[in-house]
Formats: sequence, C-alpha cells, structure tokens
Amino acid sequence: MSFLIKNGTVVGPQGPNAADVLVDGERIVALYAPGTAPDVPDTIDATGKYVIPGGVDAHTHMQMPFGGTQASDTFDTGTRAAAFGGTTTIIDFAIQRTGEVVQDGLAAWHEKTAGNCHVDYGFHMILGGVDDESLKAMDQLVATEGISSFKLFMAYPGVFYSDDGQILRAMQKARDNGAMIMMHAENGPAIDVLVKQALERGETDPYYHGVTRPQELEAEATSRAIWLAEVAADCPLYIVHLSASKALEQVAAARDRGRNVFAETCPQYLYLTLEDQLGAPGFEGAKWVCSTPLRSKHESHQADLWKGLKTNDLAVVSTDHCPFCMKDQKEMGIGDFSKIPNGIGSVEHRVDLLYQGVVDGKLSLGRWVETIATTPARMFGMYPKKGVIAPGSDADIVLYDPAGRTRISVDTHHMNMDYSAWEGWEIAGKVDTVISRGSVIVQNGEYKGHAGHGKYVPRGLSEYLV
Ligand code: DUC
Ligand code: ZN
Ligand code: ZN
Repeated sequence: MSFLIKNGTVVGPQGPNAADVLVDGERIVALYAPGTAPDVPDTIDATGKYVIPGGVDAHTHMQMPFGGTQASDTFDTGTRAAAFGGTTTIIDFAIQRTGEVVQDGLAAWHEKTAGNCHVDYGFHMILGGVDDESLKAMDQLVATEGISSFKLFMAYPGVFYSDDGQILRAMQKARDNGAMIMMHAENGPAIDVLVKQALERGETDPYYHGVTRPQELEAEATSRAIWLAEVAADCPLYIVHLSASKALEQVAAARDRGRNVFAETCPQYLYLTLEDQLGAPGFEGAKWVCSTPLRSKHESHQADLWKGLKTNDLAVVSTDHCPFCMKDQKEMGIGDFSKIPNGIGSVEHRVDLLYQGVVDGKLSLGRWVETIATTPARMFGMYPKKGVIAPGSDADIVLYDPAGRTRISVDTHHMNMDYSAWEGWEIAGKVDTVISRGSVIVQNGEYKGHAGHGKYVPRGLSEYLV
C-alpha cells in the first residue's frame, strides 16, 4: 500500500523542513517539496504536525528476571506501550547469566520476543560471565547474529558483575571484532559496603538507595572503564544511564582526548531527584529506585546533563525501561531498601519528555530527533534503516503535534505498571499518529497494531567506530 504524508514539517538532525513523504509498502520512497508530489489516492494530512522518524529506545528490559522477580512489562505490553509513545524500535538486553552459554541466553530472548512484539526490536547481549567461551561467542554474535554490542556490569557483585581483568579481556575482543562495550559504571563492591553500613544504622528507607550509591562511585567506575578501554587499544565504549555531573566530566575529558567514548542518559535523571522522589514519605520512594540512582537537586546534575545533550558528550537518551509494580514487587523491599527491585518504566514517555526540553529551550528540534532516534540508530548499527526519514529507510514515522498536551497517569498509560513514575505530569506536545514499517499502528489515541508485527532487526557495527 502506498500513501503520502502531506503538509507536515519533516524534522531530522539538521532541523525542520516542509516536505511531503511518500511511503510504499514498508519503506519511504521519496520526499517532495510542498506541492510537487504526485497525486496518490491515500493521504495522511500532517498540517501543523512534525513528521519525525520513529523513536529508537536503545535500552529496555522487558520481562527481565531481576532482583528476585521479573520486570512487569512483557514484550507484548512493553512494545505496545512504546508504540503509543512514538517509539517504533527498541533494543532490549538478552542475558547470559554466569555459567550459562551465551548462545543459549540469546535463544531464550528470541523465544520471548518471537510473535509478541508490536514494534521492531534488536538485542544487546549482557555478559554475566566473561571467560574463554563467552569471548569466543562474542565473535559469533557479531559475525552471524546481528548483535554488535555487549553490556558489562561493574556493579551487582554476585549477579552480573565483571572484574577489571574480565572487562579488559572483553574490551580487547570488542576492539578486534568491531563491537561496542556498554558499561554499567558503578563501583559495586564499594556500594555493597555502604549499603551494609547503612542498614546496620537502621537506614532502611528507599532514600538510602540513593545515598549509598554516591556520584563518586559512578565517576570512579566511569573513569576506570574509560582507562581500561584506552588500554584495550581504544575499544569503543558506551556508558549507559549516566546520571551525574562527575561521571559526565570523565566522559567529556575522554572525548576531548579524542577517544571512542559515548554516553546516554535517561529522562529520570533529567527531571527527577533524590530528595523529591526517592525521599518521598514512607515507602513511596521505592517507585523511583533505579541504578544508577536519582541525584540531588542541590547539585548541578540536571543542568549539566542537559548541557551534555547539547554538546554531544551525551549522545543518546534511552529509558532503561525496567518496570516493577509496587504491589508484590517494589514491596519486597519494605524495611530494607536493598531488596527493592531496581528499575523505572518510561518507555511510553521518552519522546514526549524530551520534547518538553525543546519547549523549555534546552534542546533544538533537530537535537531532539537526533538524541531519541537518529543517533541511537547510528550508534547501534541500524542506520539508515531506522532513525531517519529518507528514501529507502523503513517507514517508521511519527506525526507529532506540538500544539497538543500529554498528561501522564497510571490511569491512562499502557505500560503494565500499577503506578506511574510521572503521575500527574502534564507536558507540551503529543504523539498523534505512529507508523511502523508502513502500517499505521496508533491514530487518534486508538491502537491499530498487533503483536507479531514487530520484527527482529539484526544490527551491523556502530557507525561511530574509528
Ligand atoms: N538498573 C536498573 O535500574 N534496572 C535494571 C538494571 C540496571 O542496571
Ligand atoms: Zn545498568
Ligand atoms: Zn539497564
């Protein structure tokens, strides 16, 4: 089926441009200056709307087994919610647990996703055990499985943690095969000491989750990862969920030295704080327990992160979508914050929350599209299939209404969560229409897609490798 998106303003990294977009089947076939497109019977009127590439959320954890439970969004509910929010591609994390065969972990994630996703998806691979076998598996995943990025953890000893020797070996392997190393950069063993000491003092509320993960332990791990990558012949390194000023300083310094170091942040670090959310009365703060944690409003983190997005020291905004319900899940940590499953769900709200940054004068329109769609696609080997409105690209397109408003609530969201981390937030802009590979899947707030529409996207190497 062929249709023309007429009268809209196409936005790419270079900014806004009036153009009509012709879609044929699953692809974009042409862009036309206003008034020059051929007559086609089917049109979508985009008057007053931005026409942007579908969002690419490069960091999600649907139905992830974690913290003694499992993330509450399945691939079905989570990718449907993503669609409602204008995200048409996710990159989720397949997991190899310590002692498991990497390929078995990957097969398990293919099984979870097959036939269940509403939007397209790729995988990064979490390596829970770096050894000779898993290092060999990295080569195979890059060569034949479309997986070109591997996440390691400097946190969570006994769960996903890798020591410095393991990290160095994985980085050397990545340097050889062209993969990206993604790093959860927090000093886990030091955090565990602080957690034990806090609990012994009777500091058990969710607030202490943040206090026991100080920014210095994120900055130290970020710096260590950067220097290890440098030792590994400048292995490409991507710092996930960067939350704090001092960690950002490390990334900026490495980039100023010309290193292959990149970073993402997430909406929660741009808007929410240690005091106002984690410090909410009683057990409420559990809603916002995630790692890295929310940071203090009395420091300059949020201003620094917005600036980092502007300067490209922060290249990408992902969600780290890892939702848990309060009931039976977050509640596991009543009386002991260290037992609260770590994670926040925002996959439905990332595009809107970042558009608010445009309205607030913190991001240009072009930079909005770049950080939520174009750069994640380029960073993780999906470009130009994803992340751009151009002939030949997948017709993943969002009509975005800048005059609309979005009110966020558990009563109206589509994520499988019994609360919203953004309850009552009213923000500028609204997702109007969502098109995934040429199919309209959301229109006027109505869902028209289906599970199984979303397909696996094998990825190439990052475009940013030098
Ligand atoms: N951090 C979270 O908050 N949840 C999932 C994993 C992680 O690193
Ligand atoms: Zn992480
Ligand atoms: Zn994560």
